[in-house]
Amino acid sequence: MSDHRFLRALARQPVDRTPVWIMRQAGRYLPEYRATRARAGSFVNLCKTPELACEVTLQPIARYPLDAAILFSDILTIPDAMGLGLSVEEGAGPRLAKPMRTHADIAALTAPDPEMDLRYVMDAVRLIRRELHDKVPLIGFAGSPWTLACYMIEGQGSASFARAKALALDDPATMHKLLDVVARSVTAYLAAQAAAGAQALMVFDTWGGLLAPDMFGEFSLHYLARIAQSLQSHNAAKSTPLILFSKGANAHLEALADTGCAALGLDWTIALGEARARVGGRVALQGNLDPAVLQATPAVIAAEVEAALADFGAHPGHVFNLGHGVTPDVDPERVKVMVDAVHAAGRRIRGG
Ligand code: 1CP
Repeated sequence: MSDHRFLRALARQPVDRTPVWIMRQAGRYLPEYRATRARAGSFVNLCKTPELACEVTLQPIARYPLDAAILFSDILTIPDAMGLGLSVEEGAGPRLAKPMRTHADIAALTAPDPEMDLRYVMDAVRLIRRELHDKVPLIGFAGSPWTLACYMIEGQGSASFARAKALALDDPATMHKLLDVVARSVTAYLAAQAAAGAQALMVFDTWGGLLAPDMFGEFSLHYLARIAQSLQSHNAAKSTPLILFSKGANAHLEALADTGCAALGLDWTIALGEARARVGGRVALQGNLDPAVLQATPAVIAAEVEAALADFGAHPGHVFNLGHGVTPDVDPERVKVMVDAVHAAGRRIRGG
């Protein structure tokens, strides 16, 4: 068994204190990130230059005593490799130059070969593993088929992704054709990241919670389960823990826990104790402080961390995190307050 407490917690093994990492830990709230991004010229260049992607991956590890690093990349690398043309403008969100609007667009898509078409990601994984010197484990990731389909159809972010939902409702067969090719792409991409050295894998289903219950089952959960099952037939991936994060989908925790994943990511709209009571016997849980807490005073941040850890209790299988990504307006000093509070309270609770 690994002695990294992050991997031990994912396996629901005992740990000396609760491990912690932060979604979007490398990002715009860090001045050193903004400097490297400026040097890269653009976000996409930053992602596509392994040395720079490695540099920003390591920035939060150098600054805070975190228990895991996450590959610096984006979920939209797969649509980009499929030919949709990704750009991310400063201050704006991501944009795909060629959104998928017709059956013919979708029928023409093929799954990228990770070591050919996404070689820069695999090279970044290999370089980061080398530079980390096994200090902390490296997390690889991808977007869920539903969440990627949302961007591929819409061409950009949206509050409702109404076009994607309309396609699912009007022409479910075409939507399934899209989800199928994306699910095959995600599986191959995650398996390749594991083979390149990623020690845990996470799937971000950021927009799963937009779906009504039946649609969630048909268009999101089904493909998450397929990915979890398919990874079992890949040598490096089958022993690599998989974390599923379906934001806004707390109604489906039991079904998500039945997919065969090692852990579920939680957003902040459910109490950790309640989530543990529902599925903590089957999977580890990761989360789930409201990112807005990082705007509060240090004393309040520490109290909120303490309350969350106490709510989960001394049971095995907790990885502390935010319930969604750290926002660009956060003061890096407050992030330090949060991490230090997890260390102190996590040690007290676990007796380490
Ligand atoms: O540190 C880390 O967490 C690793 C880097 C990472 C990850 C895991 C980035 C860097 N993006 C992601 C995943 C990602 N990308 C998700 C899933 C997680 C989530 O819900 O936050 C999503 C939905 C995206 C799409 C995306 N790319 C957005 C959100 C847009 C929207 O619709 O709300 C944005 C802003 C991007 C660009 C991006 N990706 C990453 C960063 C740091 C940025 C900002 C780019 C910049 O420097 O301007």
